[in-house]
Amino acid sequence: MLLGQKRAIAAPVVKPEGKQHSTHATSLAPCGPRGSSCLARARVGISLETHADISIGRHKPIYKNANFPTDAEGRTYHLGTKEGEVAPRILSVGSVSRAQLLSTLLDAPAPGKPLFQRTSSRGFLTITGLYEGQPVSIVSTHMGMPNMDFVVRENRAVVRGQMAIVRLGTCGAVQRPAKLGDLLIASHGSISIRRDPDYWSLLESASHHHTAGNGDSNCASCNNNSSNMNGLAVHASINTNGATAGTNGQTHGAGSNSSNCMIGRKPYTVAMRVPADAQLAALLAAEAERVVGAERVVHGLNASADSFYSSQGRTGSDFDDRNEGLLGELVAAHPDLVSLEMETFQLLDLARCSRGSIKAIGMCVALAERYSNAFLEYSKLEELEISGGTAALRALVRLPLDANLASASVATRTTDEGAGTASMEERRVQYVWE
Ligand code: R1P
Ligand code: URA
Repeated sequence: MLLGQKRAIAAPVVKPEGKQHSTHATSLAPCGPRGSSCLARARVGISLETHADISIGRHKPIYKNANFPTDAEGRTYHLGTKEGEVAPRILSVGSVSRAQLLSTLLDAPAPGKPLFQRTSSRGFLTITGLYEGQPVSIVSTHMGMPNMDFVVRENRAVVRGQMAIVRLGTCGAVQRPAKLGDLLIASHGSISIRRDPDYWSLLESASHHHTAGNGDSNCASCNNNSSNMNGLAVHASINTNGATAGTNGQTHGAGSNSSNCMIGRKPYTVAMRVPADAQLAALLAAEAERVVGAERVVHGLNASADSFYSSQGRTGSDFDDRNEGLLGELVAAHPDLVSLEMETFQLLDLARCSRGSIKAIGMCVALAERYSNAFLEYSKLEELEISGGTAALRALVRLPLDANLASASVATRTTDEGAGTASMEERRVQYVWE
């Protein structure tokens, strides 16, 4: 099976504040099996030209609308893109270098046009071109659920019709059969793991009561501290949801304290699972198996953590993390858990809440085996990224999307000129792939 990597990687050209730079890319012939020869060509840099339109630096646009800031051109606040620059099919990747690598798989968005490429002042890179004749955007999402939130919401705001988003990341493999270098697909959806700072606040509060000679403290005395009372109220509702959902929505981790305030409290909270789009999951699985072979594709549940370290059960002595039992408890509660990373939950959760306008799935290259403590030889990563990226792009362009499904926000996006009154018909959008 051929992986057709088509372009040399364009190094980003950093221009002074607000300046634009644009040159044309050299088109390369398709490369050899599994993209290996393409990687070599990319490394030596056959094309020293850039096909980028890059604008890095501190811009000073005027933003209107504190609720959802966009500038006079309709560019979003963090990603800096506007309608016409982003395709309805998006490949979300963690790093800028992965976005650049995978952009070598794309064709020019239109005859004679370079790939569209824009880096926002916050460092989000968006690249738009064609894959198998269909417009596709590759977006670097950086790390963590807040960044995924920017990517999903701000892209939703500048794209019309239904969208599909595939995340291609790296992750930890939690248990066998997942092993280093495998592609782990979150077909069973994702849970999230969040460190609960209230646990440590209550611990401090309880220990204060003890040292103040209050004997066994109880929730009533802890609740004299209003911030703890707020915390208890919030987490009481989380635990109630978890109880109705069986093994979902639980709290996890080591914890012991004689104070009643600590009863039932754990240092890490785990949200109930959110589903992935079943059709997209099936397409991605089929394509991934075609690219790397079925034996290197593993399906299961993903967990997105709010940190790489404590909330993924990585231990150390510098901090009081109370996470020694975390991974074991997660696997016991979720036997289908395969991957541990930091963004997929947010993507799937927002897709679920998108009123049917976003279909999403996550797939990760297993970079770390948490059960054996092995870490992937980093030189092998690029080829795995190309394999995963090829499968993801193929799945994206094969998924049927409803172009007529209206996005409420894009039709009413305010600009200085439009002030929210322009209808979809009235505004002329320049698409980079036209
Ligand atoms: C941590 O090293 C980062 O790697 C994983 C995690 O989700 C986190 O973002 O994904 P990416 O390789 O896509 O960044
Ligand atoms: N990314 C993560 O978030 N965790 C890992 O273990 C590896 C990559």
